[in-house]
Amino acid sequence: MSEAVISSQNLRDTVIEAVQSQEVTDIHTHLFTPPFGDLLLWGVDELITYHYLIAETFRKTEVSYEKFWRMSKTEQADLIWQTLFIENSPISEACRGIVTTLNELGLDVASRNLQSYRDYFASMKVEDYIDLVFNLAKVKEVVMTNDPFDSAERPVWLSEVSGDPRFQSALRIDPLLNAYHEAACDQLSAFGYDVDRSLSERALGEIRRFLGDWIKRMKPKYMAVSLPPDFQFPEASARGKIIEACILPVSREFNVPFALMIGVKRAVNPHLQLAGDGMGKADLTCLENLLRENQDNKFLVTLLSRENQHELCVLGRKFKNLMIFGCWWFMNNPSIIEEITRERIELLGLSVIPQHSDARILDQLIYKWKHSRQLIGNVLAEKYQDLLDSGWIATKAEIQRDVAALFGGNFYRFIE
Ligand code: FIX
Ligand code: ZN
Repeated sequence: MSEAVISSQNLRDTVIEAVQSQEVTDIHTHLFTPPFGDLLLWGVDELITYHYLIAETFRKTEVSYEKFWRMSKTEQADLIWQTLFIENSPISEACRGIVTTLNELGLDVASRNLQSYRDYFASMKVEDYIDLVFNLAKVKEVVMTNDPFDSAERPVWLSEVSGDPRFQSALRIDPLLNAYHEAACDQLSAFGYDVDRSLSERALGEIRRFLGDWIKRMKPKYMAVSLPPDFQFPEASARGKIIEACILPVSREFNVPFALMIGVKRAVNPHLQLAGDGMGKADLTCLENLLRENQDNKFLVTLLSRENQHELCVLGRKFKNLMIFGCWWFMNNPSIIEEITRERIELLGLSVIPQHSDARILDQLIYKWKHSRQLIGNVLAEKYQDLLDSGWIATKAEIQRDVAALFGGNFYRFIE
């Protein structure tokens, strides 16, 4: 047997090295390729004004919501830096992420000098910075979140410019499913699709045509929607009807999986704007129904409630058309990543996608992947050690094969 990994220390080093060096396909981000212009966020002021830090700042500042939202981005970053990094130690996961990122970029985090960090970015060209970040984070490619209803994004797609091929697309359909009557119906009419509010057979056909047109245009890796915790399926609603009559058949026809991100309660505190979303535990009967009744469809699923994670793993054992991915948003904290990764591997072995970054700011790829690699590496090392204790001697090549599957291979095998 070649390069058998027998001693405990050798085993741990081999696993950690495999996880550290494996390039990753990041299957869900909010990043954009450069032709999308200002939609691609990067740099220290964007990092500091990430909505996770905005929510944390309001717990420590007397500045009112109104005053904060009137500030320029630089002023907001100054306030957040002062509040979370100078007057307090940046100990939360989102704050620590900034420290990791600056440190990995070679900046002097001990100086606590925000202006010096701004100076570093001032002369940087975005294309060069993308290379630097992808190299540091060992990210091979990222999947964007692409909304054909978005007025900033849509014209770029219609102009057919081709961007950096490391940025793949995902067709995001929240407006279609979550706000059909409020907005999407009128927008679709304005785009030239003959739809109506009653969702007649003709309108459903037009929605299928719309989805097909955008699949041909974007070549998305999947279609995705975020859903509230009270999502049901089947459901006597516009959303239920569109999923049944449009999303599922189109997903099958074009072999584009349907990604469901369940558990978000949008705007529980609207004063916080993007930082004001909350979450709740879902009833996974909806997924059970979808998976059982549509076994020729592929579903990628991530959930926002910790309390749903175990049930989701059990569903994974029952349905091979379910691929569980990532530790989404409020799940993306060290204690929970470690717990869910262990739970998933114990119940599903190596047939999951353990993490995505959800990066909104390019630089975040650095810390999100550094932190996640550390946690996933530790869990895997423990699991291979358990195997060794049971008498199974893994080889280095086998461990590298397994890690490659977790960091991208499983995704491609599932969607292709
Ligand atoms: O719906 C989503 O894709 C969420 O990830 C975002 O909307 C959310 O604001 C976020 O950034 C979470 O990490
Ligand atoms: Zn997201």
